[in-house]
Amino acid sequence: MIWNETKECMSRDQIQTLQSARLVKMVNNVYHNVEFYRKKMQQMGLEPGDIQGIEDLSKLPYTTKDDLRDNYPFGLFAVPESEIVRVHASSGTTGKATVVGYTRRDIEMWSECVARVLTMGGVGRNDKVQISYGYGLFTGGLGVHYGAENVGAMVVPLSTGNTKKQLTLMEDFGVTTICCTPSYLMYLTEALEEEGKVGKIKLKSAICGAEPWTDGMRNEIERRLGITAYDIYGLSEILGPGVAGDCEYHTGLHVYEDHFIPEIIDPKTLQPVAPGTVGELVFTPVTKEALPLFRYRTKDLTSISYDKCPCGRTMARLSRFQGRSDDMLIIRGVNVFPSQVEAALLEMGGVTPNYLLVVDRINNLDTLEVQVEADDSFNFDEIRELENMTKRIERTLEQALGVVAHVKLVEPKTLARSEGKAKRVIDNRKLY
Ligand code: DLL
Repeated sequence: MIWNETKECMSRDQIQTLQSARLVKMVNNVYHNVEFYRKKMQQMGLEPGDIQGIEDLSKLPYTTKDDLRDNYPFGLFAVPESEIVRVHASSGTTGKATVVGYTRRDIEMWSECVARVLTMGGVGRNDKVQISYGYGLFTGGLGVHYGAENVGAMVVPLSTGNTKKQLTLMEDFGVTTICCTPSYLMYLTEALEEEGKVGKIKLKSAICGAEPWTDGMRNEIERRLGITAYDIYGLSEILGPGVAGDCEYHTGLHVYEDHFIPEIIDPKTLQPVAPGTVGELVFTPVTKEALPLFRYRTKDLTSISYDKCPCGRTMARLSRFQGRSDDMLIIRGVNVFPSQVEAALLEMGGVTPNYLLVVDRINNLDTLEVQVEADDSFNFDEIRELENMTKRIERTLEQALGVVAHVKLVEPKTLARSEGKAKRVIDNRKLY
């Protein structure tokens, strides 16, 4: 089944014309149906007629997660509650949940976007797709589920947890594609290896997302399982999974610009940055009926490219996500992303990509401890070997991060594994 040919290969002119028409319609709709935005526009002296196309997008105000929380639960919905057929919510670490809603047409659009990503990953009606994202208020499970049904695949809706069952059904059913977070797939990979099942399964691809991961991690997963792994991106506020995904060339994630207009801004000045420059990703979803938002600040850091992709799709590409601006640690003035640690560890070998950063402040000085898991071949009884390895990791990390880290090498499989989004950082400084 080919989803993309027509929509995903439009010329830039066609994309912009479509975006403009959809933006104008959306702004009108929002002005008349969402009091929050109508008031905001009035305060800014803006009328719907001032937005004539995408060249006027920057006149619109930004939206943040706080705006959603302040309007909890349904204050930003643009349709009557009777038209909402589904809600999802993300709990977050602080404050109230962020609630998102969908009309029947929103669900159809969502399932088409996910279907596009799955199709890019070679998934079709002959595939058996194991969905090991959580089902429930999190958008991962149900979001990918509808997309997989849409391409006509056989869906195995396992949700997270119960690793043994995950492996048994994967083998017994002849699952060909797994969808889960990259960290959970690493965990499943270890378990498959332990049970000697890697050669017995029929898996050929994985569609992973919901958290940052590096190319090194993708290569590691592909090598150990003998599969191809694809990246899927999305966020609840804009849709859920399926806002963007990568193709077989893995040179960035094609973003579905016919539904979500992307902008990359400098998070400090809020001004747009040039293509290729990393900044904060902002989205205006122009076709959502239930929850259309103006210029939603995702806090995700990436760059955009409008260059031609060898796959032929013309939708812009977002570079692999570095992380979120709020995940960035500032240690003794140096910016550190957990994904830099992952990339460095995968490159050096002898250790697993499981790690935990523990940040503290002692005598007014930031300290960084990185707990790193040795791989199975490491002999902890050899004190000399332990010291040498620890020093080698410390040197590697200092070069990669530009900041000195104290490394604690721990035994294989001792760091906590995650079934959903991995927790890689404990920042004790926030406690002070
Ligand atoms: O994580 C939606 C999703 C589910 C995407 C399953 C992909 C697969 P939220 O829980 O709202 O929604 O979290 C959204 O997760 O702003 C990013 O920071 C991060 N994220 C999602 N996908 C990726 C990815 C889902 N492929 C937040 N790479 C986003 C890096 C990702 N970060």
